Amino acid sequence: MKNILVIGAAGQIGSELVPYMRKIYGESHVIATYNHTPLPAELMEGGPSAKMDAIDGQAMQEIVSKYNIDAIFNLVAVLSAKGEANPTFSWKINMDTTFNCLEVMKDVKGAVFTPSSIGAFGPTTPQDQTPQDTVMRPTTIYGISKVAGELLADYYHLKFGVDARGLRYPGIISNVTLPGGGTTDYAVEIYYEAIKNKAYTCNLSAGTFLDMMYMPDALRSAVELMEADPAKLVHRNCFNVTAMSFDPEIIAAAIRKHMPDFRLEYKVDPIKQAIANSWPNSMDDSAAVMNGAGNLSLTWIP
Ligand code: AKB
Repeated sequence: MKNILVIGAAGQIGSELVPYMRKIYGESHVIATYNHTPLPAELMEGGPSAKMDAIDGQAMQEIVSKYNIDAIFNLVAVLSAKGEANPTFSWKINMDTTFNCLEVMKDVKGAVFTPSSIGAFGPTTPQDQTPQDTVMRPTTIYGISKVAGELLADYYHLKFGVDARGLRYPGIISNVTLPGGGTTDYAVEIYYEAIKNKAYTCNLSAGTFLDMMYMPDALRSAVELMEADPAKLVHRNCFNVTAMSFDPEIIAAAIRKHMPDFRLEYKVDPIKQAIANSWPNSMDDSAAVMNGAGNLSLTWIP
């Protein structure tokens, strides 16, 4: 990857992926785009940026030509819970953006990274140690768009030679930009509320186990996937990746080690709970094996 376009740079992953990749590839080689949410000053000042509506394919094409882009990180998405409030909007944003990224990379045979998610699985998927290849019949519009996006990316690879790759991310724990509109958001909010109020009201019930990952692992896995030898990629869209699985009680116990009077209460949101119940409790990520001394090094099963 020489010149990289990050779409959705102001979001939870983008706001950390841009500085991470600017350190690796050079500040002038990572172009950050944003739309409604302005870029943080650090990103705006740290390298090239542009305001761009990702559902405008022509605008995307112009930026790709202007900066001679050979790789796109497609981080625009309406997440699971927000998607259920407006499925039409969610489908349009999620699918048009993915389609535009693949289309603009078609002629240059460039690379496209599109994250998929645990949301691509559904209630009929095996929920413990969910395999790489298994039933994928999600019941949220977000999940449906993720499965469709995985298939579309594979199609553009097979049909047009686009170097399309992706990871199925779990919930991501981070502290730079808050997630918004997701079902796993509680696992970030709980820390903020612990500091502010020594208490948190959780919208998922005790015993709701979901896969999670710390942001540095999410960033490293994305870059390592995109740098992996294409000859070794058995799966392209997408690899299961995970780091841990826990329920709200487990985080609360961890917080109480530092703050013994922390209180966890519950007010279950039925929509979020139904989504969480339809997702894996834990995923099998053995197709993307972690090894090395603390390094997430993705190796590919031949
Ligand atoms: C969400 O909760 O919607 C996202 C995801 C797991 O894809 N964080």
